[in-house]
Amino acid sequence: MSQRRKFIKQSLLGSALLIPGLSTLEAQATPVKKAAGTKPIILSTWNHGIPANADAWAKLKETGSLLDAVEAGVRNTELDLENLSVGLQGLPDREGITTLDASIMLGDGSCGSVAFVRQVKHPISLARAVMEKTPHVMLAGEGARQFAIAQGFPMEKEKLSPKAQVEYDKWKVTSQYKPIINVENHDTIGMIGLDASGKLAGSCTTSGLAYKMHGRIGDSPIIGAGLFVDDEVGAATATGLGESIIRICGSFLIVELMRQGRSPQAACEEAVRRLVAKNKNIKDIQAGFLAINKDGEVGAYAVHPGFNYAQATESGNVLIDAASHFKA
Ligand code: SD4
Repeated sequence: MSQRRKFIKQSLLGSALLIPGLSTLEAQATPVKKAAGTKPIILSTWNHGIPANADAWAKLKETGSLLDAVEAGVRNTELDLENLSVGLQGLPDREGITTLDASIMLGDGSCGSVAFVRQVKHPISLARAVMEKTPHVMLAGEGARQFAIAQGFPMEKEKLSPKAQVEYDKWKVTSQYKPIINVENHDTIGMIGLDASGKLAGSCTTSGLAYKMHGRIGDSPIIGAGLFVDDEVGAATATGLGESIIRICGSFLIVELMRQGRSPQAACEEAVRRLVAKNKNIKDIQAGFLAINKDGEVGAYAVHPGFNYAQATESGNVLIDAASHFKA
C-alpha cells in the first residue's frame, strides 16, 4: 500500500472510533472531540516538502532544536536545482536578476527576515542571523547583502541557473507579466513545526514571483503574512500570490482565528474565504495555507485545487493533497 493511501486509511480508521459504553447510533449522534494531533510534527508546502521535512526531522533528532530543524529543512530546498521558485536557481525578475525573500520565527515572538536580497545562497540562515544578531526584525536589499558579508556569508556570482536562463529567454519573447496558477510561481517552501515539548517554530523562503518588478517583495519575508508562530496558539504559513496573502495578513489571521477557538482547518478555510472576497481576478490567483495548533492538529486549504503539503511525524513523512475553495 502506498504511504499516502496508508495514511488516508489510518485517518479514516481514526474518525470511526466509537466511545466506549455508547451504542453505534448514540456514538454517531454525539459530537466526538477531534482526536488530538501528534508531537513532534513538521509540515511543509508542496512536493519538495518531503526532502525538506526529512532534513528537518534529522536535524531535530540530532540537536533537539526545532529552530535548527526548520532552518535545515528549507536550506535543502534553497539548494534544489529543480526548484525554480526558491533559492538563487529561482526564476529572476523582469530585469533578469534573482532576488530572494525569507523569514524565520519562534513561538516566543523572536523573528527575523530578509527581503529583496541578492547573491546569498541561504537567505533563511541570513534571516536567522537578523533575528539572533541584530536589534531588528527585517533587513532588505543592499543592507541585507552588506549584513551578509559582515557575517561571513559567501557572495555567489550573479548568474542565472541554466534552467532559469532558458525560461527567462523564453519569457523575454513576449515579456508578459501573467502569473500562472501552480506552474511557474507556486513552489515557495513554508515549514512549520511543533516539538515534543510543545514549542513551535517556522520558516519560509522563496525567490518570489517570476518576472516580478525589480524591488518587489512578497508575503514570505513579512511576519504575519507568509509566516506566523505563537506558542500559545499555533503556527501558519502561506504559499501563492504574495500580494493576495499580504492583503489579508494571512498567517497572522489564521493564528488569531485559532486563538478564538477555530481548528487549524476551519481557520485556513476562513482565511481563503477572506482572500477570495478581497482579491479581484480570483480565477488567476492561487494561494494556499498550512496551519498547526499547539496540540499538533493540522489544517490546509487553498483557493484552487493542486496545493499539497508534506507531513512528518514519528509514523513517517507523507504527501497530502489539500482541499480547495474552487473545485477542479
Ligand atoms: C511570493 N508567496 O513571493 C511567494 C510566491 C510563492 O509558491 O509562494 N510561491 O509571492
